[in-house]
Amino acid sequence: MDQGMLPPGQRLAKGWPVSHYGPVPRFRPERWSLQVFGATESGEKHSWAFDDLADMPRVTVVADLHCATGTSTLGHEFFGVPATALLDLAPPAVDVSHVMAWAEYGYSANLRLSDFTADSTVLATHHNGEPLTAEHGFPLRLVVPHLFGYKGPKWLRGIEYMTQDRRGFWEERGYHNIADPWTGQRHSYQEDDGP
Ligand SMILES: Nc1nc2c(c(=O)[nH]1)N[C@H]1C(S)=C(S)[C@@H](COP(=O)(O)O)O[C@H]1N2
Ligand SMILES: [Mo]
Repeated sequence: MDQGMLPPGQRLAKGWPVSHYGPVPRFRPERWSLQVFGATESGEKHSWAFDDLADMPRVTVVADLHCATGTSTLGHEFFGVPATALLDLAPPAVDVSHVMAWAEYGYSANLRLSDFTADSTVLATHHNGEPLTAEHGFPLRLVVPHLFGYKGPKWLRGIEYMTQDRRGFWEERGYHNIADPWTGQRHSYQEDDGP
């Protein structure tokens, strides 16, 4: 097994458990789009159908996933569109500092632009060579390997460019705004402790 390092306070989960809030959405290709909106450079919204993703640059990222409740799974191979490629296709306005990643049913996660543009941040369509399963986010899932799992929406539908920060779904419900697993940023009350 690919035994990577676990952040402090994390334990290894058996297999790849499924964990999320709410039901698993059904994929309806004719109604599905990925939208980039908010503070775009052009002021226009960008929108793609699922098949359009195949024409975008693609990358494979090997990533460990860390859930803020204390379990980790290691050595996932995700394949999809690097977030940096999406930024090239839909340039943000110069004053964009954060993004909100939006999923089905209104799930959201805010990210600093620097976390979104990290080399390993990927809009994944495949896992270990197979399309994502419905439970793990098919057809599209954001993976931000260097942050806790709640920063990576399954069933991703949109990226909103923001010129100031705004808290997402779990960030509004007591979870840490940044979510760095290596410094144990789990809870929002820790935000008072400093960076
Ligand atoms: N849309 C959506 N995405 C989500 C969540 C959710 O509740 N809804 N939960 C997040 C959390 S807290 C974790 S730890 C991971 C879990 O991913 P997994 O079920 O593939 O292990 O999904 C993340 N993405
Ligand atoms: Mo999680």
